[in-house]
Amino acid sequence: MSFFKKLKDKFTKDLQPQFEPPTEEELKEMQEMEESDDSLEGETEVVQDSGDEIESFDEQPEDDTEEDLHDETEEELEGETEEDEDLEDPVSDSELKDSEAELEPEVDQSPVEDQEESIASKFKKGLAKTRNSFSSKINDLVARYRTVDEDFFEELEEVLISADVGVNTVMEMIDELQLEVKRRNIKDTKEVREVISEKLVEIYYGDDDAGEIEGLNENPDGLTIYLFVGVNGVGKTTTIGKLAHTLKAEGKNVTLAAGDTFRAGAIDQLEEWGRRVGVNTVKHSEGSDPAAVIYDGIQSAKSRNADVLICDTAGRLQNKVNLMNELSKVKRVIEREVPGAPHEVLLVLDATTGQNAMSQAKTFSEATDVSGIVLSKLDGTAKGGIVLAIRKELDIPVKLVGLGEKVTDLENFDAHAFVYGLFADMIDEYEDEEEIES
Ligand SMILES: Nc1nc2c(ncn2[C@@H]2O[C@H](COP(=O)(O)OP(=O)(O)OP(=O)(O)O)[C@@H](O)[C@H]2O)c(=O)[nH]1
Ligand SMILES: [Mg+2]
Repeated sequence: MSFFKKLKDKFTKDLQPQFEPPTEEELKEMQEMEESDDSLEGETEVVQDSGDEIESFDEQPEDDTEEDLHDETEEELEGETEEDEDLEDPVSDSELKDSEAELEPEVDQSPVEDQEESIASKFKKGLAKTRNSFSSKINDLVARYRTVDEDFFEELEEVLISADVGVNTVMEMIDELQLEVKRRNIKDTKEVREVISEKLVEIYYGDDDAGEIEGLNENPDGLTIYLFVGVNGVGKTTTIGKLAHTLKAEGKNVTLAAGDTFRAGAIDQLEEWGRRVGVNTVKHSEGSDPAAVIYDGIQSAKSRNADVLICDTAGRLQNKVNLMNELSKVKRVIEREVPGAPHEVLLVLDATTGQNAMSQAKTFSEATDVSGIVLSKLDGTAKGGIVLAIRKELDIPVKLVGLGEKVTDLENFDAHAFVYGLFADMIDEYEDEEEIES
C-alpha cells in the first residue's frame, strides 16, 4: 500500500467519524430518542460539573498570614514546606480572578477521547509553519525537475538542511533515497515525495525500527518521578503544566515540586499552573535549596499516595557550573529517596533555537543522564526537521513535543503523525489524484 495512503488511513480516520453520515439504523434510533426523551437537560449538567472544578478556585479561602517567612538552611532537607492543595497561599482574590480570567479559556475540558482523536490535527496545526515552508519547497522542486537526477538530489539536500534536519542526517537520508529510487525504478519526481515521507519515518526510528511511540517511563510499583531540566525560557514550566493536565485526565494523582528557587516569580508560575490544572504544588521560599524542595515534594507525594511527582528546576543560576551541580544534587536526592527514580530526566529544548539546542543537549547530558527530550514550540518554527537531527545525532528519544501554548498542546512524539503533519496537504492531493484515476 502507498505510504501516503497508510498515513491517511491511520490519522484522518480519527478525525472523521463524527462527519460520517449516520447509518439508517442510527437515524432511526436518533429519531426515536428525540421523540421519546425530553430529559436531555440532565446531561448538560455533567458538562457544567467539570467546569465547576476550575471555577471553584474562586471560592477557595485565602490566608494572608501563611506568607512564607522561614528561610531554609542549605543542609536541612526536611525544610518547611508549603503545599498548594488547600490553596492557603498569599494570593489575593482579585489577583486570582485576574489570572484565571486570562488563563481559563485555555483550559480544555473536553473529554480525553476527543483529545486522543485529534492527535493528527494537533500535529497538522502545530507543524503548519514547517509544512508551509517545506512542502512549498518540495513542490517547487518537483515542478522544476521532471526526472530524478543528481541535481534534483542536490537541491533536495539543501531543502532538508534548511529545515534543520542536520547535515549528517540529511546525508544518510539522501543516500537511502537514492537507493530506494533506484530499487523502485522511480523516474518521476512527483513520486519521490512519498518516498521522502517514508524515509523520514525510517530515519527517525533507525534500527530500533519499532515504529512505536516512546511514551514516558513509569514506576510500576509506586511513585513515578519526572525531573525537568533545560536552560531558561525553553518551556519547562509550561510543559510541566501541560503534562500534569494530561496525567490528571488519565486519572493520575499528580504533585508538582517548585525546584526553580532562583528566578523571581518561578515558584508562583508553577503554582499557578498547579491551580489551573488542579494539582498540588510543593514549594519553599525563593532562594532556598532546590534539593530540599524536591525532598519535601517526594515526602508529600508519598504521604498522599500520589502516582506522579513532576519536578521543575531552574534554567539559569549564577553560572553554568552551579546549575549543573545543582541538578546533580537534585537528582541524587531523588535517587536516594525512591529507588529507580527519576523515571525520566526530560531535557526541554526550544525548537525555534535550531542547532543551538544541540549544544544545550550536550551540556546537560554531561551533567545528568537525560533520558528523553521534550521539544517545545514546534509550532513556532518553520524548521521542524530539528526533531530528526536530535534523535539521530544525540541518540536520545524525543518523548514529547509542544505544539502550541494551550494546555492540551502537548503530545507524545509520534514519527508517523509528525510526517503526516509535514505532508498533510500532499497526502490529500495524492488521494484526490488517485480517486480521479480510478
Ligand atoms: N508557542 C509555544 N509556546 C510555548 C510552548 N511551550 C512553552 N511556550 C512558551 O515559552 C515561554 C517560556 O516558557 P516557560 O515554561 O516559562 O519556560 P521555562 O523553561 O520554565 O523558563 P525558566 O523558568 O525561565 O527557566 C512561555 O511564554 C510559554 O508560553 C509551545 O509548545 N509552543
Ligand atoms: Mg520555569
